[in-house]
Amino acid sequence: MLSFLMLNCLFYFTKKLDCALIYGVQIIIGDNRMERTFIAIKPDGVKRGFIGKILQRFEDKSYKIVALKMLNVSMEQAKEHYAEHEGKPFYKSLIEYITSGPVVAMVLEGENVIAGSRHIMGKTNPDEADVGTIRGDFAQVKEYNIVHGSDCKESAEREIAIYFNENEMCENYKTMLELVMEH
Ligand code: IDP
Ligand code: MG
Repeated sequence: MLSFLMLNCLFYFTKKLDCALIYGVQIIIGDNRMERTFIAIKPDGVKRGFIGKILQRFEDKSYKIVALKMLNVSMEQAKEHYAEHEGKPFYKSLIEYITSGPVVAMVLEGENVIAGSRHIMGKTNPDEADVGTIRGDFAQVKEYNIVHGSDCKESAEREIAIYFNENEMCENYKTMLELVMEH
């Protein structure tokens, strides 16, 4: 049991370390902050009728919607998506939850969009999520916390590839913010 827990912790921290290292390298080399992230409105968000409200929050920030679709997540997609949580006590219910109904999946693009969209979502546990965030305003428990958002660049690339093909990306338009920033 102890070795199982230690292995789990090691896996968890290796994953977090991965993201931290990538962020560190980005800061050191001054990488530009134009990014893409993967966001999903989870089945509870869809069933409770919050698709429009949630999309509105990301649109209000002027993130560019590069891809958007409603789908039923397959068991394979769910397991790939949440591979980092395999072995944790909530893993089985997490897989059941994400496959329990349709999700609305999207790719958003913008300056620092990965961290920015996680601010808009709020903390994983809605008890700790600030009022004004999606989870703070619409959720009560972390088992049903309405939205998913990638936690770093590496996760974003991996998650986008699980749900979207390259030919589903709609890049051939400019948002109002992009037009404003040209002048
Ligand atoms: P995140 O969605 O904020 O990135 P993660 O730690 O990646 O949070 O967890 C993925 C999802 O698993 C969460 O959004 C939440 O639905 C669920 N979850 C996380 N921790 C717990 C827990 O301790 N109990 C039950 N469900 C959890
Ligand atoms: Mg996560």
